[in-house]
Amino acid sequence: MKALLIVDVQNDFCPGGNLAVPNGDDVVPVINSLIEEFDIIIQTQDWHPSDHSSFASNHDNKESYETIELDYGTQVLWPDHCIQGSKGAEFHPGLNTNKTQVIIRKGFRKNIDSYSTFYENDQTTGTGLTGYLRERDVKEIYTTGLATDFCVKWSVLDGIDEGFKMYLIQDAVRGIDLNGSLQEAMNEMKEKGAVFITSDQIHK
Ligand code: VGL
Ligand code: ZN
Repeated sequence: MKALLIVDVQNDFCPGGNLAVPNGDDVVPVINSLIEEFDIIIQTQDWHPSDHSSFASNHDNKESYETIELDYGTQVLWPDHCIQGSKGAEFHPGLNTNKTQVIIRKGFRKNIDSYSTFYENDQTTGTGLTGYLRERDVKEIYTTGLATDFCVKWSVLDGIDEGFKMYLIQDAVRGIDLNGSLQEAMNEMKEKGAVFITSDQIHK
């Protein structure tokens, strides 16, 4: 079985949002066009408490996009975003979520951020997604959404470690790009064995 994974297509990551990815909303029509091609659709939703440790506002004398050391390693600090229950945490209103069967919420523990949909940033706390996918006999995951260089990247890398064949649909992702992080992310995914495709290869 193959699954479509839609990462963090939420208002705060789209133009006008608190952590807007440039042209982030461009992925919406592309993802909508793919939905009919898949029987298993999974979405992730960044879902932070307002006192989350990844927010620069919760640290003294720190600005967004600086880094700090947390128990599990280096963490980028972000503007407040995707706060539980807020408008910014809702899915983009144009995204067709009707066929979505599972929504994995992540980043809800105050002291651990979570980019990947498989593991939180400590790389040990699991989300339970692997078990779900194995039970449904999924072998291949087609990845879309935001942001290419953070949540998409970590989901793809962890997915490969979990034994899935991971595809990246290049026209269905957009990146933040902090100091070259976008190119670096593409290289890391490719080196680890992710398969890069475009949406027209699925439609045919
Ligand atoms: C993300 C930064 C912080 C993402 C989430 O979805 O890529 N990036 N939280
Ligand atoms: Zn976040």
